[in-house]
Amino acid sequence: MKDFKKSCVYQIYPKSFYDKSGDGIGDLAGITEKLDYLKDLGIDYLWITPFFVSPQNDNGYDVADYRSIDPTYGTMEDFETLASEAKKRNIGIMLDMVFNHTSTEHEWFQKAMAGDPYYKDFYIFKKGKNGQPPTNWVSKFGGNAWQYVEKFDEYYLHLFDKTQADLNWENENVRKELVDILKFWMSKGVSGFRFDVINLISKPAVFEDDFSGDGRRFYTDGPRIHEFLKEMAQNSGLNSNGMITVGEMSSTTMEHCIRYSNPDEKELSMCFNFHHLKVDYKNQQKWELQDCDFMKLKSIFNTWQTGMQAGNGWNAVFWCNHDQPRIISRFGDDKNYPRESATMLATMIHLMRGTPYIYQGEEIGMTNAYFTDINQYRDVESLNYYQILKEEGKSEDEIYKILQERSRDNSRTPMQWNACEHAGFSTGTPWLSVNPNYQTINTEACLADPNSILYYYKKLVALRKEYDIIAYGDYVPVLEDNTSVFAYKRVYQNEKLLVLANFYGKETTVQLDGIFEDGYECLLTNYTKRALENEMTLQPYEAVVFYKSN
Ligand code: TEU
Repeated sequence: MKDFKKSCVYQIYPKSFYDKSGDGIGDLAGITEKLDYLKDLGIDYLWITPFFVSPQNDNGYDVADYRSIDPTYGTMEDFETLASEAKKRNIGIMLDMVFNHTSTEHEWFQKAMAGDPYYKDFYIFKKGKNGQPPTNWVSKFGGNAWQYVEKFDEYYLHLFDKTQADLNWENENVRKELVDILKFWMSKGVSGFRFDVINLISKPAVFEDDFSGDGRRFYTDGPRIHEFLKEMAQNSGLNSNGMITVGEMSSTTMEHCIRYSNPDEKELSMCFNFHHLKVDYKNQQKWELQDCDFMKLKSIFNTWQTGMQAGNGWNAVFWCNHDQPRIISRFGDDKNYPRESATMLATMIHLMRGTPYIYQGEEIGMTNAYFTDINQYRDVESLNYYQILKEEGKSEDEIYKILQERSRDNSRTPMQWNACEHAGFSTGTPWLSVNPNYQTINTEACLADPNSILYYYKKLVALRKEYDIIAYGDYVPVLEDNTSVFAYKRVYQNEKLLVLANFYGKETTVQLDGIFEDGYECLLTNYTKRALENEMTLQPYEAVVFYKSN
């Protein structure tokens, strides 16, 4: 069994990873084909986003059957081959469990709609108020969060798309079914799970309007959340079976994340939170643009790093996933300093206290899609917000600018394997356009260049294995008031590590008097190796790491 603190996870969005069958959509056999590439990168686990039977309204986050593979992705045999081939390479598979909601095509929902009271209670059906929905809560994908069903004269709750109906976790039978699903996949040899928006599952006893927000304060980290997670872990044997588990926590707090991930609580191994990825949201609104607030970013990281440490919780640390724009286009500079900014950002994340996650393509510096036509977009959220922003009176130009920065499709364009047609992703027409920059940005080019972003990631992943301090050291913020440099120390037994990262595309000089003593050596840099000095001028996006052991 692997220690998740010493591990690195690689996230695969199967639809866009590698298409073996040639139908334009990635598949499980495609992942198997690329296992040697992943093994070589040094990763320990693969988190694969949902590939279960689904109408694909939200690319698989709308599950219609948790125990079967969607034919677009292959067969159960393909999954078994993938799992056993991964195992041979000492790579564990983490499945993505979407337990807050099911697709409305799921058998349970279908039975509910047919009037079966047993299954109707699997979901959250409520009467409206004066011809209006039960509450004014807003769906995460836009619009009211309740869908009217005429034949019952009732509404069902959907915090996401209207084809994603929220499950009623108050119903013990729902919880039993979900535990059975976990057991089913554990018996297939998986090594862990990522739980989708798991901190939204516990809804309040009374449903009321939110006059100061969109409703999230009533169901985020809800009243029975810790009880539900403990019960799920206990009844499915997650901990006794050595599963690695990560919960996706939407708009959460540190106090809750400590409880979710402190080993004494026996809930989860670690949590994702998104506070550091809202520092470029104007007024906390995803669809309003603002430059990155660097001082806020620093303070969020420092607060969470030290706070989780004090409470013995554990973070998943990451920049990218299938819902986020590409970090190199966001906080880096994909035009003038692609290599420098990508490697600087990677250094910041991988040497923090937490388990690092790499999202497919991040390791080769894939950028945002920069689509210019709404017909190029596929994501339900982007398509909804295109309409909503239009209704708000925004011009087409403004809307495209926003989508180019914020759309989830930015991270979902096909993986760029080589400079051949469709980036070597598929012989068919890809379901989402390939980024035209595949001719220069692709894995083949990275593998041929010893100085590439890919090899830098490989180094970071290897360092975690080699130096215990990266996994187990304490985190100590440094240069907290500096407006250009992100810096921290790690301290463990007789070892010390100092990380300096220039977050901007211009030189900056830092004073380091008093924060180090003799004996440090340069462990890693994205420029050339140098000595640690009292005054140092850092190059654009320079990251440099010093290490000392007595
Ligand atoms: O995402 C949860 C979520 O709320 C966000 O990441 C969301 O996509 C974004 O904030 C909207 O602006 C998870 C999955 O990662 C996502 O792909 C699914 O669409 C969603 O849950 C529903 O299952």
